[in-house]
Amino acid sequence: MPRGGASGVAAARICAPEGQLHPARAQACCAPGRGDDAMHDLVIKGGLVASAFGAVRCDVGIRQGRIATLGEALDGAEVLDAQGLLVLPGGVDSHCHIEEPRPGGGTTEETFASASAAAFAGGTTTTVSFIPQWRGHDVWERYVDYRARAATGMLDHAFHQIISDPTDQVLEEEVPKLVAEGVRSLKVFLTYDNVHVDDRGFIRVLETARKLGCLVTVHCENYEAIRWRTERLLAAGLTAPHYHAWSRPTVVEREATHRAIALAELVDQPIQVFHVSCGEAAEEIARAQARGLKVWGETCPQYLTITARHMEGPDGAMFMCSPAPRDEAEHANIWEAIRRGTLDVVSSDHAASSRAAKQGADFSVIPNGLPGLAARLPVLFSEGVSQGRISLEHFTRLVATNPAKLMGLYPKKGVIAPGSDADVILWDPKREVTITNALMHHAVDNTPFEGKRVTGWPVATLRRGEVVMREGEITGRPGGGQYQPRGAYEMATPRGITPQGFGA
Ligand code: DUC
Ligand code: ZN
Ligand code: ZN
Repeated sequence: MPRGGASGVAAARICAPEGQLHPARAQACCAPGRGDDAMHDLVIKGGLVASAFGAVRCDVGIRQGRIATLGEALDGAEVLDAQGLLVLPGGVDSHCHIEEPRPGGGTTEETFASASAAAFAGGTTTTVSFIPQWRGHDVWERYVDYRARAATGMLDHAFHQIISDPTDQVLEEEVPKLVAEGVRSLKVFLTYDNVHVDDRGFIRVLETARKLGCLVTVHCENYEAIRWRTERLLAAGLTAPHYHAWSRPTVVEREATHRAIALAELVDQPIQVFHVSCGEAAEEIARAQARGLKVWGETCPQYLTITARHMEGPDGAMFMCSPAPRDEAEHANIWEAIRRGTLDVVSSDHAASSRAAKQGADFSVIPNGLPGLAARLPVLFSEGVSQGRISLEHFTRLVATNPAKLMGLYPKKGVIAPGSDADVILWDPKREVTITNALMHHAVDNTPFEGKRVTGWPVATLRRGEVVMREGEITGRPGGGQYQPRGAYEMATPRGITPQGFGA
């Protein structure tokens, strides 16, 4: 089993006959390395490598933390035998909430330290998380604080800047400073008290992003519609967790998705629609893409596996996230949108709260969000590749290559190719695991995937050539992660087409 299974993790050479890591047998069955004269610091041997060229059986030679060579019979000072395993690019989770400071002090429960362990346990090596902005506050100070927090973790990391108060000072003076620091994506909420922006605010954020070459990511749900439904539900005494789904039906997501796309078209600004949960919203994105707009869509494992019925049980609050979980018909719609390429990124929207924190007098005051950093790849692989819904290459694109591209991190991240960072997962496609909270390594006492049986599991994770997880044991060092500043990139570049050619 991944945790507490094969150990002896200090061994330099590891063999993996039939998908198992067996450090103890390393001396017996590994080809000898060539010590100081070796061409590579580390060679991963004999796995099926999901590289930029498709899936090929070859060795992966790593030097100074980067992929140096893909080839046959490579020499290395150390050897990892990956026979029977897949060799995949480290996951890039472009949507996770980690150690987010709260306006009143303190932070969300998941720290960069615990999130790093969770990510490595699940095969993710790079995250893009959120710097908050609170109404009436600037953003620069928050950036400095958040950079320092992230530096305590082990993950390679980049940031989105949330804009909830788009003042002239913030947009014209502070956001340009952030862009110079390599923050290249802005996030807006079209719902939630205290953070949502109205149409005017959203347009101003789009305009700023266009000028500075940032992507805009959007939480698409209609604030006023949800507020109205929530007031009516609470007035009728319908307060239990599952009424969360009643407060925000698919139409509020479809409407906000349509509006976000229309305003992005008006301004000529590329956007990514976050956490698409239903076919109606995916159709809006597909229509935009068919018209050539730079509109991308993301979904998350919970919108493929969890239903609103999960919120009806005694543990209902533990499944509350926004958009709300839907039903099996919507799961099928989301799979179809993935297959067609309408939705091209699967991230976790990791937002972890303990059981104690997920309490409240009614659904409207229970914190939203699910922990999913560790489960993202195993759940998607199992439901997608193992069950024959998507190919291995498609899986790799969804969890690593596409998020890296969309966030301006490619080809440093998201691909196994010479010159790229050696962020690599050794993945056992046959291993069957029952997910438990202990396997998730996150800070909280719950996972919405508790008890779920999956086929396919990461047995080792390498970040920049360093083994940071082996058989569920985290071997990375605190502070070992690096900030990934982003420059201008094609996907965030406007098309140069505006109505009447005005406003460009
Ligand atoms: N939805 C969000 O938009 N953010 C975090 C958690 C959630 O469920
Ligand atoms: Zn959101
Ligand atoms: Zn989120």
